[in-house]
Amino acid sequence: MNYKADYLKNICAKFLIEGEFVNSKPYGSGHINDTYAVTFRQASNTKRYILQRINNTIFTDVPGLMNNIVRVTKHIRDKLEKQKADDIARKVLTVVSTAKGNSYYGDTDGNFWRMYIFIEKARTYDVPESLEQIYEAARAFGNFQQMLIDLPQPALIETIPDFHNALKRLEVFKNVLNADVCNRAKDIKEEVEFLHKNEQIFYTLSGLIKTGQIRIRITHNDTKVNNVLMDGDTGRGICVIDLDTVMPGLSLYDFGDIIRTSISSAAEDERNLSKVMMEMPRFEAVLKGYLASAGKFLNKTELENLILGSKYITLVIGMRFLTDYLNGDKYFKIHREGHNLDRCRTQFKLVDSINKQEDEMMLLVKENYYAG
Ligand code: ADP
Ligand code: GN1
Ligand code: MG
Repeated sequence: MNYKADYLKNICAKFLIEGEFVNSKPYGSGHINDTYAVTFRQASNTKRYILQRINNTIFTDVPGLMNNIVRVTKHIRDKLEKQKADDIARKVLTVVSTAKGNSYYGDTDGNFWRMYIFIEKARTYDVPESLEQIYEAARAFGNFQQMLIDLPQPALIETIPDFHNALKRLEVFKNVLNADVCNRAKDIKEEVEFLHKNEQIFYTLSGLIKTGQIRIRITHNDTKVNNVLMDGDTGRGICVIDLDTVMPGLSLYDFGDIIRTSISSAAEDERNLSKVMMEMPRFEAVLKGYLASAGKFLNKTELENLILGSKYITLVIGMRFLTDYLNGDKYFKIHREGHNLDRCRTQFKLVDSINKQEDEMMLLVKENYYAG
């Protein structure tokens, strides 16, 4: 949904911001929320903020979600202060309060809005352009998880229950395929076959979870590489953003999603599938970056299953795109016909490419990160 500047100006007025509203621009390439960069004039300067309409069809408990985000950002900020870190406002998101002291504003149309301070001189990349960027993004996500390792009780709420539960999502997929409300099942025979051939990936990781062999931690759960802000001057991954899904999860999910979004130089929606493949130097950069930070706390079972986690997340997200395609594109924002099917195809191609190079990838993990 595209909101007009006048409408957004009224929303901004609910937040504790000084100065005058100058303009608003749709911002970023997220698939879920509506994001705007809004500019305010404050004395002789201008200052930008990020205004977001939280997708409350998907996130049904906005107060619970915002409470998670307030707790997580406060915990990280307190730690950075203790470490006497510099530039803290660029290293963790700052939630701007409403005049009434809330972390979000619920408007009369049933929308929920939040505001962050805009972190300037930094940007995100949908497809990382260098191995250094990949390393930095992966290191930043591992570091984020490390910062939250001692978040005090109570547990964060699950903002989307069973978010990465592939077996539940597989059931949903089968039902949607059966119903075929848009008459699109005829276009996806190859994808259904691919999914069926690879669904063992879901059962294997689900088995490790069920038997308690893999630890549940606090994880980000949406570690797309464009959810890290990279510093414009230093190129460092400075701030992890998009905190809606920070909740209990597996480190393997976070590792897997960085892999999914970094190991190919092709975009998530590339149509020329010959460009989509797992590129070994990119894999190595994710591994090095993630383990530079997360290596401090990951255990051997987690290290042994990093590649399984990567296949699991890539396959499950491919399946979610396919489900949405069948359902008439209700969940992920699309910008062209067949967009979700294109996205699904790249994900499945990546799984196939990882399958083919798995031994070599595994060897790299073993040789460098754990014995045996
Ligand atoms: P979505 O959930 O829809 O992906 P995000 O929270 O990731 O939304 O925000 C979308 C984009 O807005 C990000 O990819 C990033 O480029 C930009 N962005 C978000 N928060 C900030 C911020 N505090 N400062 C600067 N840019 C931001
Ligand atoms: C969505 O919000 P965004 O664009 O960072 C989605 C992720 C998917 C991703 C696929 C809450 O992430 O789970 O992996 O699209 N977020 C939600 O690109 O469903
Ligand atoms: Mg995002």
